[in-house]
Amino acid sequence: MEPRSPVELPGYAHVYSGKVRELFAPIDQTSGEASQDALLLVATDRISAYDFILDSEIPDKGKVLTQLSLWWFEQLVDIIPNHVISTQVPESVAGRAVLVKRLDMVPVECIGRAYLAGSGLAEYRQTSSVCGVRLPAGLDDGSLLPASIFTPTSKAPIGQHDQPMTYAEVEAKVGSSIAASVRKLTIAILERGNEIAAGRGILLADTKVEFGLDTSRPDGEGNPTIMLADEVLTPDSSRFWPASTWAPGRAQDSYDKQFVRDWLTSPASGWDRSSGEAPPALPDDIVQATRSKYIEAYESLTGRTFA
Ligand code: PZK
Repeated sequence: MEPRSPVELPGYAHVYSGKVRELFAPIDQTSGEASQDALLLVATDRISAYDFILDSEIPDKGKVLTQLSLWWFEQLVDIIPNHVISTQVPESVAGRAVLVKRLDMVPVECIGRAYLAGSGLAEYRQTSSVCGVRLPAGLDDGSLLPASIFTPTSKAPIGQHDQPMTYAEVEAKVGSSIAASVRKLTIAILERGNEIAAGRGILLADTKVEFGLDTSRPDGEGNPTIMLADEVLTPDSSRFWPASTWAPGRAQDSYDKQFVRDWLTSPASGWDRSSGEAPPALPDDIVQATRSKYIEAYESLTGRTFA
């Protein structure tokens, strides 16, 4: 599936389109060259469900997720520095773009899991382990794990599923020092996230974080500074569950996408998930209800009003 064509941003060169976000490089107005030091990370209003990018956009989703990510970066800054340089961005992407420091990305998708779901559950049922981490018997869909675990994957091209990696494979790929750091940091970020989200009605079942190395900032021993990159603890990078309906033994409700999933799988949509066909556009009430859930998540977590 081809990503949609990116927004036009004069003064920026398009670098890459993800499923729902885009990357640009600022163009130096003197040399005319793309910056090697900075990137503009732009969140769109696109939404995915059941591995499809939907035709319908959710108004303000890009802004809500960008503002949530920025808020989390502040909540995590005593654990790890982040790539944010500035939130002053072109008017056309105001509120949904961030200027970030260009880093050498750690080529591992760092996933932390506090609860069992999705591919982690599937792997557990086959092997009693996830990414080489042995788990106790008797866990079910949605179970709280005895402790948060690191279950890394290697990134696959768009349209393919990421492959689970063992910790030894991460060590072989990035070295044992960086492997140890990203494992510890991933778990610390998820644990801090759940400490804050607990009591605000949201469980963070799992999350994917991305790290980058800032080689311009060596520490005392000459090692690069590890920084938190990408987005963090958003509903797009994490499974958000409503705490009020959590009950292991079944698939959990999704905090943000439940209206979308319920409608798509209802007779009203006329869509057959197993057909391989693209899903239909969402009715406006489903779009509006979903927009409200993103804003509710932002407001519940941050205690701020979404402007
Ligand atoms: C970087 N992505 C994923 C994110 C996309 C793709 N600070 C950085 N330095 C260098 N590279 C990246 C980052 C960050 N963040 C992130 N790929 C590269 C990504 C958003 C939209 F299309």
